[in-house]
Amino acid sequence: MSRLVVVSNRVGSTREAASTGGLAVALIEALRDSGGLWFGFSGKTARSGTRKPEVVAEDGFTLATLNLPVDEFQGYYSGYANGCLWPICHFRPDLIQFERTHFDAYRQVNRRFAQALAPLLRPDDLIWVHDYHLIPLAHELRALGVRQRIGFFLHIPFPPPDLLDALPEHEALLHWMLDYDLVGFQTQHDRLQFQHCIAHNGGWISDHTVEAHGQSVQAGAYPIGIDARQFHALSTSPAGAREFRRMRDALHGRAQIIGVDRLDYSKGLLRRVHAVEALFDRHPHTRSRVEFLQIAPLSRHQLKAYDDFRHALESAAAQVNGRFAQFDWTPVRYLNRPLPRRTLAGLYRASRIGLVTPLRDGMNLVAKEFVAAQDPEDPGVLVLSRFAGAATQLDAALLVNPYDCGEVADALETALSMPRAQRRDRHARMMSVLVEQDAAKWRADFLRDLRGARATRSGKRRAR
Ligand code: ADQ
Repeated sequence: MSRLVVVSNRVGSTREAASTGGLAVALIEALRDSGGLWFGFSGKTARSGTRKPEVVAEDGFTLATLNLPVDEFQGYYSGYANGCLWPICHFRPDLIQFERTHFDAYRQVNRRFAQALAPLLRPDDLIWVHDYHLIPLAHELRALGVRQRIGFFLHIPFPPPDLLDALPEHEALLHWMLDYDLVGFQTQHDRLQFQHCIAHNGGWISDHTVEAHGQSVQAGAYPIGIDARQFHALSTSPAGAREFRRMRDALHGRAQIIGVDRLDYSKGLLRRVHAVEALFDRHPHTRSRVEFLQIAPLSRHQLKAYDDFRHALESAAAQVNGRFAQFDWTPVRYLNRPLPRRTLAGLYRASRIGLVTPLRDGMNLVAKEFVAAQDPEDPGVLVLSRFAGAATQLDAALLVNPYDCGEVADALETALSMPRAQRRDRHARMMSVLVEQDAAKWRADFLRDLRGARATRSGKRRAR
């Protein structure tokens, strides 16, 4: 059996995985199965960085982490990955802060990763690279003579050609993706966008293969899942049940709408607050009977777009409270802290509605966690943006256009008055999708296809 090597910007330890769950748990299980290696940034910056990674044994696998020079890290992470790639992939070219030095740092960090990783590789390793921070990594590894199979999974949406064109380096980015053997996307739509971009730039597409510059790569859709059964069990565990009771006691019989997101402009939080305001305006009987709890830990707050967004959100929430609050009712409550997963599980279960309205989202695991945490006999309702990848799987949710606050408000009212039989039916349909297409399946499908994929490159084109 090949050893699995996972590469991502940040690595997860077993301890962190227990609290952050999701992706880290899914990957750690796969790493343990093959005595694998997880390689990434240590989270520590130093004046000049380190060439050799720190290697430590974890529980059943190995962690290798690299310190980065502070300037390079800023340019790579805040400057290019989150200042250019993230806004483009989330349809916000207006927020791009382009500087040539950031792109140079992005390349340089990928080169450092490759140089530090290559000596640790074994001939039959299977290498799985994660996300937009590391698009050039296969190219850099190939330049060092690495011939093992390398797969790439993009966790965020892939933009259409006209948007990608706004990045001055779009051709290089596409070219680098051809150095992988398999590139994976969250949805078929994202895969098709990638193929359109390749065709738009003079390449060939046929079924699941794309070719350009004498190289070819396989492209597929692998919707990421959660461990739905385990998350459900967390919501009914003694700790989850305690948080559930605490929340229900605090609600005094009112229905709760819950939102849980990193504080990010792509998550649609500002329009969400306006949609809650529209609920109270359009459906006055809901006033004093419904509360909206938004949990939004700060992220990337060193970037101006995030700071500006936070202020706009705080002022919108304060405005709604100013308009509607009573001395014994606060319509909008807003927390900036991350919470332990057992608390989240209990809070989801105590809520009547999960409100998940990103303007664009690769998948959105919160939507899946909300469904998994519900009581199947008396479940809450998911109101979900049609622009989240999760909408392709969870079509039994109330699907909404997150730009239309009136439509979202009406969906909230529908959810509040939905009969139990319909809630149960919708929940059962969504839960069966989550159990069938869980994190283990996502991982197994991707790795199966990576094992079977072999790209052709550099003039060794397959006969057509
Ligand atoms: P994110 O943009 O981070 O992920 P999401 O998929 O919703 O978005 O995952 C967020 C995770 O963080 C969830 O597991 C959630 O429980 C957790 N979380 C959020 N707020 C929290 C809080 N206050 N306390 C504790 N935990 C919290 C990116 C892409 C997504 C894609 C994922 C996985 O943007 O589209 O679904 O990767 O591929």
